[in-house]
Amino acid sequence: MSKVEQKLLFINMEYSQAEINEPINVDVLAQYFPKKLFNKNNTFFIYRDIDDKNYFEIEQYDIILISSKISSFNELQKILELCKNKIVILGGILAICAADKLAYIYRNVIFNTGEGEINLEILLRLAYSVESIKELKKIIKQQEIPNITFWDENEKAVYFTRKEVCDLKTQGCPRHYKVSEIIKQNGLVRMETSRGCPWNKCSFCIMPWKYCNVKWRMFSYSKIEEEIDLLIKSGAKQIIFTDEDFIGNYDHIITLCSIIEKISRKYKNKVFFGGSTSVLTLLGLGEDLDFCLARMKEVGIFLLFIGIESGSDSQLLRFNKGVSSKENEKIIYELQKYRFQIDVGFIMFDADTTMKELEENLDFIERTGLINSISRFAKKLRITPHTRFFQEYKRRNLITSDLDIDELFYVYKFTDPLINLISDYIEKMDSEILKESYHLQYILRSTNTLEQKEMAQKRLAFLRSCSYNFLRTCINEYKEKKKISPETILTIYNECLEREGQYECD
Ligand code: B12
Ligand code: SF4
Repeated sequence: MSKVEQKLLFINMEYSQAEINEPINVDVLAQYFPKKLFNKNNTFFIYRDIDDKNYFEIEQYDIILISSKISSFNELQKILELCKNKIVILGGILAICAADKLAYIYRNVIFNTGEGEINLEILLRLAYSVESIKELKKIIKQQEIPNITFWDENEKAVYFTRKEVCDLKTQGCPRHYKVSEIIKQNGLVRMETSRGCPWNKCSFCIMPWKYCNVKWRMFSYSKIEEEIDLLIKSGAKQIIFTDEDFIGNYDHIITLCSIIEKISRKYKNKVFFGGSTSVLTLLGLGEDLDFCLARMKEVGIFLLFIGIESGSDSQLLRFNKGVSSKENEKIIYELQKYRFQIDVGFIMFDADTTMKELEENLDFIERTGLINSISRFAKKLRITPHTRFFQEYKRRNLITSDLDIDELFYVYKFTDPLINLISDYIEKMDSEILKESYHLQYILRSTNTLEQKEMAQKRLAFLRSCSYNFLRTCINEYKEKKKISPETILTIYNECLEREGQYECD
């Protein structure tokens, strides 16, 4: 006797930020739903990140897929409470980074610890036919299905299967179910041309873990071409590549530029593009760097996210970025020459930051003109599980907390108490202005009017200057007097915040 039809629900958890991002993870994974078992009559989606209505009756579904996000754990817990007798498969960043901890708490949930393409289809087939979660776990073990973690009742321990990546070259073009809605709401339309990173060695980076130490891989050019075509046909005026490094190498970026040019001509439409890359990748273009940058600008690539991280050589060494501050500087000037809009990743504070490094960073930010950009510089290093820094900080007894499962970081000690205090004040300042900054950043990246963007740019530059001024004044005071007291730091902090309040009233 065949089982009664099973109802499938996919819940995409929400972000806490004001930015509307196209949820391409859902599009990518929906390709792997077995069509004979799941169709529009028994398959349902809830986008908690973009839908207003969050209410849903979970009782009516049999199989629940959940894609977790940073900051979604509180809501996730409430949902999991309602799913007690269902087959639940949880993927996304919380499962990738904290499956061991989660499997201990949620003993009836199956966790996907990497790319869902590897196992979703087989998991759904099994989920459709098994009588219980116990049976599902047994089959996963027998068949050694990769990228899975769960609580093993027999062993009384968390069980892990091996981690694997999928073959991107054979992937098809995802549907982009929500693209029209995202465009209507001035949100960010997104797609992938590659995954992973050619370097893959930064001490703080989770990518080596997510992608099992496999470096940069690209999708096929036919998938990339079909997807850009689909998005432009759907009305996208701007497309963000979510790759870790959409440039990758000379052949990739030049082919990508030709594809963009061909499709833009077809639709007689100038569309703008942006994405992340690294200084190392740009340096790797060698003598072709200028040609590539000019070509990128020519076809409409205007926005680059770039993980500079520091302007101090000793700090760059700790981060294992593989580049010097001089090389960082050279690339920034190159990008400025071609008038790219650049958004820079910067980590001002790690456990070993010194006052000298702080000064080197501020000098770098000023010298390169980055001070006028919209990027947030005074960031603190996030210590994430499964990274080289996590191992090192643990060995040095610097970690002072359990993993924060919601935010995916560990709290750690600084070696210099003065840096600790300054970093705490920066965090305090951030908590006052961060929400507004995210909103302004979103306006700048989105397709809002030029006037709205100019206003946002002005306000954001001002907010950024608050933390810069605070740090610069602390450093100047320290250099002059060879010391700085906590009382003086507090006075400087209050003065900086007062100025911020005054600007708001203006
Ligand atoms: C785009 C993006 C964002 C967008 C989100 C867009 C969106 N709606 O998804 C925005 C800008 C909002 C964002 C914000 C942040 N992000 Co972010 N983000 C990314 C990025 C670059 C790409 C994610 C993506 O879309 N990938 C493509 C899709 C197809 O892959 P995916 O979502 O991972 O899904 C795959 C698997 O996870 C799995 N999967 C996912 N769901 C499910 C569900 C099931 C059932 C199954 C079986 C499998 C499965 O299969 C999918 C296909 O392979 C990643 C880097 C990365 N490569 O993961 C960082 C990343 C996830 N972000 C990160 C961080 C730190 C943040 C912020 C904290 C940054 C900050 N300081 O503000 C914030 C947090 C936001 C918040 N608190 O609300 C870190 C997390 C690291 C960590 N462990 O702490 C990452 C890994 C970047 C990095 N290299 O450090 N981010
Ligand atoms: S360059 Fe970026 S993606 Fe590559 S290892 Fe470093 S932080 Fe990770």
